[in-house]
Amino acid sequence: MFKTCKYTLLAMTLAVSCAAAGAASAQDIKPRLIRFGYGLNEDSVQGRAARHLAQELEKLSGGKLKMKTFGSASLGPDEQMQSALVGGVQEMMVGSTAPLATMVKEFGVFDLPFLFNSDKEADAVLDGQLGESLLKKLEAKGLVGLVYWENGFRNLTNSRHPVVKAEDLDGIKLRVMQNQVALGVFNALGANAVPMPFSELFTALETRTVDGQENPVTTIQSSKFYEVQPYLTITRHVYTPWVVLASKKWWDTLSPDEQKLIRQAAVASRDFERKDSRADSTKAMETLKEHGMKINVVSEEEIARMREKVQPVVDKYTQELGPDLVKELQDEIRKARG
Ligand code: TK8
Repeated sequence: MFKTCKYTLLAMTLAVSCAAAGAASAQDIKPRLIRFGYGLNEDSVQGRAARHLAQELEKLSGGKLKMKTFGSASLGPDEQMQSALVGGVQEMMVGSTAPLATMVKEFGVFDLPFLFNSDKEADAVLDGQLGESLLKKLEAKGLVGLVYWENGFRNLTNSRHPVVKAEDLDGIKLRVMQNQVALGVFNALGANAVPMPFSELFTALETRTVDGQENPVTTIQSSKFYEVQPYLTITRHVYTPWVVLASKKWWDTLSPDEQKLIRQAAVASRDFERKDSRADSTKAMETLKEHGMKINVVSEEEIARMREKVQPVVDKYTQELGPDLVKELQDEIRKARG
């Protein structure tokens, strides 16, 4: 009796795994090499998630879809990779939403300050209808937007003095991401905003071409900005996402099975990356302290004053980006807030 059971079980297991193998081999997957570029160092949230994505893809495709990852903007900064994807000379990348706004202006909403309060709200909005509809808009421009990774809440660093109130930004030459909204917001706050690709930033800080920059603490740590920036100010002024992108030209040559696996691996990388980013934020703060950065948190009252100061440009960009879109975003955030 026991024996029969055991054999029956074995036979069932075999049948199931044969069926699975059959399904796998029936899938239309060709051996391919996918070049995936990103801007941060290999030892960063982006680097770890890129490797996770590559492993996941290899596993899901039985080794057929191979991904080679290129960190530190070695395939170029975000904006250059975007063009390479549109032209079909590079397959995939991850980059910020800010430079995407030059192709699909609506991505500029993520540079409007003080919208999100928590990463939970951001996840809900990005993975929901609004995030999805923004990704869809990319297709007409030659890009396929797959998933959002967390870049995160941005904070200020500079080499001049602690920023306690908005007035402390007066005259600070501050590197910002390259779009109109980011530029307008920081100029309104009193800074002298200088748009520049991320790949040029460390040198610009080191040579004092600019006095400061803003990025999540994970990036301030992994890019070693603490070596050239003594002051860190916790402002959490915007939450910016990264988008995992594929070249539409290339994507359209893939079989539906291949597209499905890549989407599946991208979702796995998203979940891995967000978890890693959140754990790494806590660790990064410790590391930045150890490296002697002088850290202050801007008070609620001062944040309220900063909000007031930028309100006219927020209104202006709300008109330009589309009042309906901004309202939808605010509604979604409110819903997520509960
Ligand atoms: C990395 C950039 C970076 C972003 C920036 O390529 O430009 O400041 O925050 O993460 O996308």
